[in-house]
Amino acid sequence: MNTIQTQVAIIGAGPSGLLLGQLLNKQGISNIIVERATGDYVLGRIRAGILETGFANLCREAGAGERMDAEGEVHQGFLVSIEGKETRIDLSDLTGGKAVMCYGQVEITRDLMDLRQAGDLPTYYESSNVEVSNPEGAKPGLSFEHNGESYQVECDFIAGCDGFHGVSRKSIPAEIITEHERVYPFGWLGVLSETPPVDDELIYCKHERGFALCSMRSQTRSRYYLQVPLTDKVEDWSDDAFWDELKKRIPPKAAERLVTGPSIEKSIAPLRSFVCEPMQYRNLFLVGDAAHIVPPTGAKGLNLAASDVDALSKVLQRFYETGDRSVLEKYSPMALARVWHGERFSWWMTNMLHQFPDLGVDGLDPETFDRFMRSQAEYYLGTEHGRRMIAEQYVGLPYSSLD
Ligand code: RFL
Ligand code: PHB
Repeated sequence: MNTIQTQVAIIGAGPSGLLLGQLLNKQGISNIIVERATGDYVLGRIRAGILETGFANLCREAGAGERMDAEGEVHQGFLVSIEGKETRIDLSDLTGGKAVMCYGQVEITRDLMDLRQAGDLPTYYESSNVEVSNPEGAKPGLSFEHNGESYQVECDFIAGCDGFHGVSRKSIPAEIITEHERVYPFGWLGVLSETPPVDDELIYCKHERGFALCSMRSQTRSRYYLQVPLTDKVEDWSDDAFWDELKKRIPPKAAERLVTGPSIEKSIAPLRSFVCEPMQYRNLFLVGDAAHIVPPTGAKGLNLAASDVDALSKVLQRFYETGDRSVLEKYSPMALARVWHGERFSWWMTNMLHQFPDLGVDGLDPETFDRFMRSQAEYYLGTEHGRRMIAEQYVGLPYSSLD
């Protein structure tokens, strides 16, 4: 048995775990990361593309902003197309100059990984049987297996950054937490291709055939999504079928410009709203997707993970400076205040832009729900104050402060 002593044991080397590790390290707080998968597997998951300014700033603070600033693209607005009628949300104009950064989750994860490796910070990829012990005690621990050897970690705190299916949330006694969940009756089929994006800005489309999103990773790499039934399988969708369906759902002018090509990644993600309250059990803290999930329509998942990381790193820094344990209780309320805003915005955008086939939603029959959503889109997209409300939330609400 190998024994490791550290201040903070982090489970999961996704963006939450890596960013937290980096910020803690900058504050002189020792940490290790234990990850189930290989680094390549983590980098193979094509997910987020849009970073709020708060997240971009946090990456810079962590020392991981250089490539993002050189290669990422600042987006000052995006388009919403409802049945072909386009409205631009001018983020900059509506928010006094704010914008978002278009830079892939894969790239920021790679930058954080490189930084961790350069700092020689302990990271155990391909670990199995990761188990949390004694989270309520003064000396919590973590055990795991790695390269055929057993490890026992003795630490002050555990940060559960292990995503929705991880072990950390399951280590909290059921009676302590309340889980709020909504599963949507459809998924997103995503395609990544080495083709120039169809537009300079993202286009969110509502169409009678379902939602579509035109996004990008660079001037030569595009990311597109289609709303599909949960029963669909990736194998059901040839590249040609994907492009044909996309052309039907996006504005006609965009469809004419669309450059198609072979997919280099294709996957289906289910859509879910989920919050676990509280996000803390004594010395165990839940961070990012381990505590909450949003449907990707508002581009908020990774950005909420970043504000959790910001809150936890501030709380831990204050604790190690003062020894005052009462500050630890601030993490969950601080993080959740922002999480619920992101959950509501993502749910609201999802309802407005998707088709809800054959289903009554929120106790309404399908037709009434559809009318409400059309009215919502007309009102919010058709008025400046409505567009401002969307813009303010899309660029990101302010982070919670510790004091
Ligand atoms: P992750 O990325 O899931 O990382 C968790 C890590 O924990 C590891 N793990 C374990 N390690 C050890 N032991 C165990 N027992 C473990 N169990 C799990 C996993 O292997 C993994 O490496 O969670 P994290 O770090 O909290 O990051 C969250 C983000 O990944 C997520 O919120 C975003 O990707 C959501 N999201 C988007 N967010 C945005 O802010 N903007 C977007 O534009 C955006 N687009 C998206 C998205 C998510 C999508 N999908 C596929 C769900 C688009 C899509 C399609
Ligand atoms: C993406 O580029 O993957 C992306 C962008 C915006 C979203 C969701 C996903 O709302």
